[in-house]
Amino acid sequence: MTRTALITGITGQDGSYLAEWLLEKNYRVVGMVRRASTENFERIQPFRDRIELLQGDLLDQWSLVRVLEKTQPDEIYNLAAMSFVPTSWDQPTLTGEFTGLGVTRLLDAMRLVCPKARFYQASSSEMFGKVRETPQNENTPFHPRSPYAVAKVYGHYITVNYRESYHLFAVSGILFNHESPRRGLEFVTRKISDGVARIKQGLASELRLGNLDSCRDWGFAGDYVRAMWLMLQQPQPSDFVIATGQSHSVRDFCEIAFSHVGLDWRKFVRQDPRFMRPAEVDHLIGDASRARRLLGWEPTISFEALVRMMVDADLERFQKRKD
Ligand code: NAP
Ligand code: G4F
Repeated sequence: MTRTALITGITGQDGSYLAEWLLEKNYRVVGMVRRASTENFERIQPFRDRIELLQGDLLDQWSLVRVLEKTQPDEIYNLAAMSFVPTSWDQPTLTGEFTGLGVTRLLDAMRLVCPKARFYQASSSEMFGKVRETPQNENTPFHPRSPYAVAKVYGHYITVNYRESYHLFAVSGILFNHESPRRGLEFVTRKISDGVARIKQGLASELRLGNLDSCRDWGFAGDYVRAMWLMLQQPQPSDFVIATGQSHSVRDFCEIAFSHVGLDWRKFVRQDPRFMRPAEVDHLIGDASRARRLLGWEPTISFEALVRMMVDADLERFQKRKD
């Protein structure tokens, strides 16, 4: 029988990869989108005719109820959020509404309309923040360092709480940073790959960044959406850390990205205090051994291959514009 999946945040990086993965598995895929004066469907355009889109917003409780009533999903993937950390200092209340309370609204709608569905919450390694141990696993305490991370901690615990209170199949995936050519241009990896391509094409002469020492455990988004799906196929609901187990600095990313096109990053990268954060997460590295053991999940793309993939995609994008 065809299974139905609802994805909130389908227009984002992860939503687009997850939709492709579920279509390959012959799911009926429904995406929840919020109304905008100009449609933002670039990432889902290649398979737009194979999915259904319904309007809804995490701020509007009844819109969520209506989306679930129309969809009757077997699986719900809650990927929608205000996901850019620096914006969360400028808009802390709105971030709390979207990224935190939005989770409760969706869980409540599910409890009312389709309590037998399976629910995935997009939690984040940012919750570990000022890390208490290295590497971080499912039992590592949280110490969030931004309004975004605080909101994600709330979203994580409300998911655990609804599982324990109402016996819903609700799980939280604690995903470390994952990137791709579809990453938003404001995130550091894409900012660098885009900057390298611009410099190589003679469209820019420098790249201004913030903290070059900060370290992240970076993987490929296509691998991480597989883990989301696997979590909802388990006999019992539980939470998982998803990570590569390797950490690299922003400087390392620059070095590989620039050298991939034959340039020395030191000649082009400038540090700019405008991109420093009021409180930084210095060093994240995840221990995904539980996911490897119970889900059989493994990342397939190395850090170096990811950097090259992103730079090549941005170079091609600029080349196409020239042609
Ligand atoms: P993204 O590219 O920023 O996508 C976010 C999505 O949320 C977009 O589709 C956006 O829609 C939608 N959205 C935002 N506010 C909404 C609202 N009020 N109502 C309905 N939809 C709303 O993020 P991503 O990188 O794909 O990440 C997916 C999720 O995983 C997010 O929750 C993020 O916080 C979390 N996460 C990401 C990572 C990572 O490294 N990528 C790691 C851990 C956790 P519009 O197109 O209309 O803006
Ligand atoms: O790419 P970033 O903006 O990602 P960040 O803050 O780690 O958050 C991402 O990953 C989280 C998972 O841990 C997600 F939950 C979240 O939604 C998002 O997807 O920044 C990475 C690092 C930071 O330490 C930042 O200070 O790069 C540093 N950085 C240095 N220069 C910069 C810049 N970040 C940005 N965005 N822009 C810069 O110019």
